[in-house]
Amino acid sequence: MGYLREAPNDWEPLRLTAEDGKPLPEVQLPSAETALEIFRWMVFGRIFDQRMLSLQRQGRIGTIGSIRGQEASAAGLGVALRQEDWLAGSYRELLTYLVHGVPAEALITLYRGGVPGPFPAGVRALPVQIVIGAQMPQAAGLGLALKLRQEPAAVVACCGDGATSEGDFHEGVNFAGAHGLPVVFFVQNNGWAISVPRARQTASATIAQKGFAYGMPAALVDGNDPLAVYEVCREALERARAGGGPSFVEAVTYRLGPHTTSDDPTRYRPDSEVQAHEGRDPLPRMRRYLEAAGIYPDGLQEQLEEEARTVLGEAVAAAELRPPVTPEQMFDLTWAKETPQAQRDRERSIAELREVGEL
Ligand SMILES: Cc1ncc(C[n+]2csc(CCOP(=O)(O)OP(=O)(O)O)c2C)c(N)n1
Ligand SMILES: [Mg+2]
Repeated sequence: MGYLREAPNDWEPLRLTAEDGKPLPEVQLPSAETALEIFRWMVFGRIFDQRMLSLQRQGRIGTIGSIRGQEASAAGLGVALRQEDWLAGSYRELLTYLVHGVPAEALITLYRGGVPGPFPAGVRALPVQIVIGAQMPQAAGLGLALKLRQEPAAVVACCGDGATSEGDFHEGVNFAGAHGLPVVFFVQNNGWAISVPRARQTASATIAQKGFAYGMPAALVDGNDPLAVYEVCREALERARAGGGPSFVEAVTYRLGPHTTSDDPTRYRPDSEVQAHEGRDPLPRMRRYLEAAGIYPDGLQEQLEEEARTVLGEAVAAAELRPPVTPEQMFDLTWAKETPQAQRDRERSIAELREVGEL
């Protein structure tokens, strides 16, 4: 008796700044330029979210998930990425896609049910994944390709807390660990997987510690502290690019908005919980940091909001001018070279659509 050991469960998330925006003692902080860049993207993400939700309410785009409250994680990660790195993410990382160079017009087109086309040349990002966890093995595959080609670049594989219950998540992380691939696994733990709370998702004290089981170092970070997220991701990405292998990051944050525009979160989470998290909103927290550091020019947020509205207004107009998607495009964009089976599927689908008068 007494042979069994418990995993340690006293791991506190890493923070570089306190809620009031003041830096914690003896921490190494990113430059003022980087901090301002992260803030600019956080503001862009907040305005993007508002705009997308209102477009959905006007019937101009389809169902979309809210990213409000998660801007620090998304922007901290996005700014840490380099152009040569690959991004494999989901609908909750739209801001990271924007930071990494995917134009807003492409994302708006996607949510209009249209075909955004390939992302611009040089933007290394997989399509926005909706199938929970499916991007994780794909990211491991990208990591294997980078390793075989000896490219000094990394892959970031993003998912949510709920996705860590999927088989795909474990297969992707395990494969990257077993083969020493240049992949950073980045879990945005926002407390909920639609209506399923984090506590029901896994019995482990942290999600971060799952990285250890797959043989890689891990970090637990305050996902509302964008500077901490940035520094942790920078270290993990540098390690991957330099051939040091995979690592695992859990960013603890909170989804302030609904899961998607089809969701009513008041049915499963108490107002008091949401209000408590509203008080920890990462955007004003980051602003307080910039002010305390004396690098916040008067009226910056208002100016950035205005700029974001202009960019998004143009992006919406351009997306709405794009022709509607055709059924053929579904096949054109799926296959580099169609198999005989895929050709038969294409012909049958088109014939059926003609028969019912849809074509
Ligand atoms: C394979 C699969 N199963 C179920 C769903 C339906 N679904 C969409 S989002 C979601 C919850 C995901 O939660 P989490 O991974 O925590 O990400 P979050 O939405 O909180 O960012 C589920 C179950 C899906 N899209 N794909
Ligand atoms: Mg979640």
